[in-house]
Amino acid sequence: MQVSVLLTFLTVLRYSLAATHTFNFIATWKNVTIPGSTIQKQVIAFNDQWPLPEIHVNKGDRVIISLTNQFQQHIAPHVTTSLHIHGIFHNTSHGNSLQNDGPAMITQCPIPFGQTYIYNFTLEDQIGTYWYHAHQGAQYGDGMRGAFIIHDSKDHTPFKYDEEFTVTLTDLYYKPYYDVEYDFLNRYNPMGNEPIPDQILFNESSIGEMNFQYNKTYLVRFINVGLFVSQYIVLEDHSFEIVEVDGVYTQSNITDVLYLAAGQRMAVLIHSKLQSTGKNYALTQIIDDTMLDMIPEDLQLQITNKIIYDSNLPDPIPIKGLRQNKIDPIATNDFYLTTLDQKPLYSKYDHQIVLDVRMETLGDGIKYAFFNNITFVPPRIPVLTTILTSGKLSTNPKIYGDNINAFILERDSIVEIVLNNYDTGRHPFHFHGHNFQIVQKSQGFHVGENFDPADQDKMTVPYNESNPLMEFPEYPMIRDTVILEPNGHTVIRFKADNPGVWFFHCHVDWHLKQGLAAVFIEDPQTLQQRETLTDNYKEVCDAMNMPNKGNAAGHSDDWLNMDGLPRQPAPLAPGFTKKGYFALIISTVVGIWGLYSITQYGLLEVIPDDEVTYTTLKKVLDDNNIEY
Ligand SMILES: *[C@@H]1O[C@H](CO)[C@@H](O)[C@H](O)[C@H]1NC(C)=O
Ligand SMILES: *[C@@H]1O[C@H](CO)[C@@H](O)[C@H](O)[C@H]1NC(C)=O
Ligand SMILES: *[C@@H]1O[C@H](CO)[C@@H](O)[C@H](O)[C@H]1NC(C)=O
Ligand SMILES: *[C@@H]1O[C@H](CO)[C@@H](O)[C@H](O)[C@H]1NC(C)=O
Ligand SMILES: *[C@@H]1O[C@H](CO)[C@@H](O)[C@H](O)[C@H]1NC(C)=O
Ligand SMILES: *[C@@H]1O[C@H](CO)[C@@H](O)[C@H](O)[C@H]1NC(C)=O
Ligand SMILES: *[C@@H]1O[C@H](CO)[C@@H](O)[C@H](O)[C@H]1NC(C)=O
Ligand SMILES: *[C@@H]1O[C@H](CO)[C@@H](O)[C@H](O)[C@H]1NC(C)=O
Ligand SMILES: [Cu+2]
Repeated sequence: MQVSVLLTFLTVLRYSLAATHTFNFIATWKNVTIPGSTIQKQVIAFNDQWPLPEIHVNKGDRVIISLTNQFQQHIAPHVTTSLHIHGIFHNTSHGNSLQNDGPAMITQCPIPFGQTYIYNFTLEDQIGTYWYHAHQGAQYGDGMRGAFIIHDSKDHTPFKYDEEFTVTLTDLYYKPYYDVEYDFLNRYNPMGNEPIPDQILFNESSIGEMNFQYNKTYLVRFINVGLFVSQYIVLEDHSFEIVEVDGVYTQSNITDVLYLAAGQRMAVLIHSKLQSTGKNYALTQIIDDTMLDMIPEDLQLQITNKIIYDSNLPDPIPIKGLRQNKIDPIATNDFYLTTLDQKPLYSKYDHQIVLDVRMETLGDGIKYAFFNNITFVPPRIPVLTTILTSGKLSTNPKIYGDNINAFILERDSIVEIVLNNYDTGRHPFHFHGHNFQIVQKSQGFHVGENFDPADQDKMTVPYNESNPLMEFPEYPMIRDTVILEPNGHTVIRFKADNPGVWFFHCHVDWHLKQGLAAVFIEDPQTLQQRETLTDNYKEVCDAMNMPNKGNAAGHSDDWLNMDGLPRQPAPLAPGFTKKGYFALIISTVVGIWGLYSITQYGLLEVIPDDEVTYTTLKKVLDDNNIEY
C-alpha cells in the first residue's frame, strides 16, 4: 500500500518537474549510401548512426549533450568540432551558461581529437522547432545536423492537430566538407563563387515520403539545415497554414508556398483531403537557383517527394514549371507575418549599428566577406575567455582585437541593426541568444537589365532612416534568422536583455567562412558575476594549446598587446580594381560556359601581376569565342 502511494507520488513528481535528457554522442566518420539513392558519401555519424536522431524534449526540460571527437585521424588529421543548438537563448538570468552555446572560438575552444565537451542547459520558456549542428567551419554539411523540437504542453498549444512530422531540407555536397572548403577559399576561385551543391535532400533522403490519412490535420515542421541554398516547398493541391516560425507562434497564415533559407524553420498545419480523390500528391522541393552562380546541367533544381494517401494508387507525377508559375514573392516574405501574441514594435532604439555587407578580394587572392570593411578572423582564444578573465577591461572593445567586429552593448538597451547589402548575394542572418523584430526588409534590387556588377554602390538601396521603404509594422514578425536581399537592406531590433557574447552571422556557411560575422558582447560585467570557466572548458582549451586567460591575442600581461593576433590579409595591390571588375564580369560569363572554363579561368594568375591577368583573360574569352 505504502509503496504504491510512494510510486504515485513519484510519478506525479516526474511529470510536474522538468525532465533531464542525456545524450552521449561520439562523432566519427562513416561511409553511407544516401537513402533513396546509390550515392556514397562520407558523413559524420553519432555513435555510428546517421542520419542523426531527431531530438524531442518538453518546455522547461534540462538537456545534457556530451560530445566526443573520435574523427578517425587517418581520414583527416586534426579535425576539431563543436555543437550549437540553433535558436536556444541560454539565458544567463536563469542560471544558464554561455559555455553551452557552441560556436567555436566564440563561446568555447574547438574540441580536438580524443576530447569530450559537455553541453548542459535548461530550456526555460522556449517552444517549437529548432535544430542542432556543428559550429566549426562547414562541418555540418557532412551531416552533423538534426532536428531539435521543444514541445509545448497541450493546453498551451494554440492549435490542434492529429499527428506531427519533422522534415529537414538540405543541400548536399558529395565531397567531404574540408575539400569543398579548400576549393572555395582559394586564390583559384578569386570571384568567391559558392560551391554548387550536388543535390538537395528531404529529411536526409534523395526522395521523401509521408503517409497521410483522410480527414486529418498534420503539423509539419520544416527546417532548412543546409549550408547554402534556400528552398521552396509546394504541396500539390494542398495549402499550408503557417503557425510557428523559428520557435515563435504566428497568427495563422495560409499560403501555397513556403520559402526557407539556411537556418530557418516553419511549422505548418496541413489539412488532408476529406476522402479519397483517387490520387497521391507531390510535395515539391525547389532550389532558389538565383543563389547559384551557375546551374550545372545535371543539377536537379526540384525534387518530388510523395504524399501517400493510398499505396494502391499510383505515385504522384512530378509537376513542371512550379518555379515560374507558382512563386509569389509576397507570399514568401516573412515581413508580412505577425506573431500570435502581437508583441508591439520597439518604437525607438537606444543604439544603432549599421553593418555594410561587401565582398572583396584581398591581397592573398581570396574573396572575403565584410561588415564595414572588416572580415571576421577568429581570435587566438575564444571571446568568452577574454570576457570572463579581463575584469573591468571587459567593456573596452580594444581587448577583443580589430578583426571580429565586436560591439559592446549596454544592459537592456534597445538595439537596431541596419544591414545594407552591397553584394548580389542573398544572406540569411542568424543571431545567437536572441530573437529580433524585423522592422524593415526590402526586396532585392540588383536584378534588371542595367545591372553592372562593377558598381555595387550604385545598384544598392541602403536603408534611409528618414525615408523608410515600408511602413513600420505595429506588430512586427519576430524570429532568429532573417534574409538580407541582394543589394537591399534589412533592419532589425532587439533588447539587449541576455548578458553574454552572441555571434551574429550569415547562415550561408560559405559566407561565414569568408568572414561575414560580428560579435555582440552584452553587459560583460554582469556576465562575469554569473559565470566562470568550467574545468571541462579549460581542459578542452588546454588540449588546443589555447590560454585560459587573456585578450584576443592570448596576452594577459599587457591587455592591449595584440602581437600574434590573427588578422585579415592586406588589401589587393592598387591598380587591380578595374581589371578585377573585368574579371568578375568574365567569371559570370564563364559561369555559363561550364566547369571546364571555370577551371581554366581559375588557374589564371589573377594576382599580383595585373597585365598578365588582363592578357590571359582576353585569351580565354577569345579562345571561347565570348564577346566582350
Ligand atoms: C570512405 O570512402 C572513401 C573513398 O573510398 C575513403 O577515402 C574514405 O577513407 C572512406 N571513409 C571511411 C570513414 O571509411
Ligand atoms: C548539469 O548542470 C546542473 C546544474 O548546474 C548540475 O547539477 C549537473 O551536475 C550538471 N550535469 C553534468 C553532467 O554536468
Ligand atoms: C525524418 O528523419 C528522422 C531521423 O531519421 C526520423 O525520425 C523521422 O521519422 C523522419 N521523418 C519523416 C517525415 O520521414
Ligand atoms: C472528418 O472528421 C470529423 C471529426 O472526426 C467528422 O465529424 C467528419 O464527419 C469527418 N468527415 C468526413 C468527410 O469523413
Ligand atoms: C498573411 O500573409 C500575407 C502575404 O504574405 C499578408 O499580406 C497578410 O497580412 C498575412 N496575414 C496575417 C494574419 O499574418
Ligand atoms: C569601406 O570601404 C569603402 C570603399 O573603400 C568606403 O567607401 C567605405 O566608407 C568604407 N566603410 C567603412 C564603414 O569603413
Ligand atoms: C532572459 O531572462 C530575463 C529574466 O527573466 C528576461 O527579462 C529576458 O527577456 C530574457 N532574455 C531572453 C533573450 O530570453
Ligand atoms: C533620405 O531621404 C530623405 C527624405 O526623403 C532625402 O532628403 C535624402 O536625400 C535621402 N538620403 C539619401 C542618402 O538618399
Ligand atoms: Cu551570406
